Amino acid sequence: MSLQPMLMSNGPKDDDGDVGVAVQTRAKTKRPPLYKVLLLNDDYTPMEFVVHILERFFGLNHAQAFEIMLTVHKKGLAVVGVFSHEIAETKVTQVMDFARRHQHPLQCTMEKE
Ligand code: TYC
Repeated sequence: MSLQPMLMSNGPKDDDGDVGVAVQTRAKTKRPPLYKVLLLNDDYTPMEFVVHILERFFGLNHAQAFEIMLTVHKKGLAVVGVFSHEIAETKVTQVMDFARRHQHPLQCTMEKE
């Protein structure tokens, strides 16, 4: 991170009694907020369908996808990834559209980390 020095004038001498304290302010590089994408359990969506979604939209291998699906099944929900706002929104839309097209009640949401 860069430091931006803010110094007193180094031009011609003044006579204002100022003792010339140098001040440094830190340039703020704000990281964008991150969002958790959550998958919610329900009683009807087939396990294999959830595994397929996790492979297809979240790039998980079969073992990882199966493990997260089981976590959702047992605990009620799980975080399936953490993304920028725009990517998280895209994932949620992809999952919700795909579930709806296959007439499964699967729910996917996002929340600020
Ligand atoms: N509970 C579902 C079943 O027993 C499986 C399931 C897992 C559904 C994860 C949704 O996000 C989910 N068929």
